[in-house]
Amino acid sequence: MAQKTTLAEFEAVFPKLVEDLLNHAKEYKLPEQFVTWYKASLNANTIGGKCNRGMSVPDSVSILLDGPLSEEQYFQAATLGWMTELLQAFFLVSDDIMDSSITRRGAPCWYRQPHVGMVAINDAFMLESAIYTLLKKYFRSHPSYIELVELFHEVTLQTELGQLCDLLTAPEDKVDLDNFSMEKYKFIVIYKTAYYSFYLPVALALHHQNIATPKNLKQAEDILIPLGEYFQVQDDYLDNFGNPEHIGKIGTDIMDNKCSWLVNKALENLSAEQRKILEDNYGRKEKANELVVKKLYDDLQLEQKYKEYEEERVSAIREKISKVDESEGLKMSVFESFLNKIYKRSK
Ligand code: GPP
Ligand code: MG
Ligand code: MG
Ligand code: MG
Repeated sequence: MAQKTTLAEFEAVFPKLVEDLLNHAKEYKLPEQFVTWYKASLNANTIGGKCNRGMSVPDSVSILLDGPLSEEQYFQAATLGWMTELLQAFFLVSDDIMDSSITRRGAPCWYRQPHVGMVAINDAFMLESAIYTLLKKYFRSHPSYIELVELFHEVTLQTELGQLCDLLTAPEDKVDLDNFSMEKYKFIVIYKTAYYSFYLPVALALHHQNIATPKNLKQAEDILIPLGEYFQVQDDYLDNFGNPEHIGKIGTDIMDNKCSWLVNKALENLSAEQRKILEDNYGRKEKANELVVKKLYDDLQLEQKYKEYEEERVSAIREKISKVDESEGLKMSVFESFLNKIYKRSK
């Protein structure tokens, strides 16, 4: 029987990895003052989240093996999991600057913390580099070492492509509703979110077990990309309809002129008059304009429309999962476990 990891077990691995990273920096005689800074950045930007991505590496490995992991196997799988969390930390620190966000995980965003400011950009780079330091330390002699390195590189590029489209469809100085479409939306979210959040952890688990085949990887991608797309639609829904205290961040999509699921859904449903209201109030920096858009979203019953979308997507994804071919070692329950973690999430 597969065993599910707990957040406490998973978090317990991290201090060892921090120590490894600091020791590596100390080999370059990094002065103590800066070692302290690096440590603070590592801890502040990785701990305190849900760790869904990270924990799904040991969870997936355990499902693939159909049994509990030995201490050594758990440490290895959790270390790969922490690398996905470091990648996420690198993205979030950067994304919050690009999105002018205020809070993250219930605290001011890293770049807004006292004395941090734009040093956050360099901290983000260092969070990314930490992945490769750990990969080399622990996986240098793993038969799939180069596949693991290439996977992190490719998924990083994919996320940056998505982020590029996210940013360029949301210019700060020009609101043009014609610029948005569900088709563009789909591209943005698949690349900016689905690859690193969903495909990466499972691909890591397959490589870790040396059972990654072109067929397994393709099957994983075919399910995890739609799952990741659904996850980002949830994120966009929560940006407006979620409770900031509960989700730990304050929504910025309306003010940021984002090509979000909600604005695209609104565009499918509004009258000429409502379109004018949206045009005059979307992507403006004032709270009053944001409130007008929020009211419009309510009038258009977007909460209800989101719930319909959710049910439709989830049954389509369940259908896909039921057709997984397990002959090369992949298991349906890897995907079921992911879906159960996010279905109807409120944070
Ligand atoms: C989520 O978008 C996407 C990312 C965090 C990827 C960022 C990619 C980079 C290359 C920096 P979001 O802005 O909706 O997330 P949130 O709502 O958490 O700010
Ligand atoms: Mg953001
Ligand atoms: Mg963003
Ligand atoms: Mg968001």
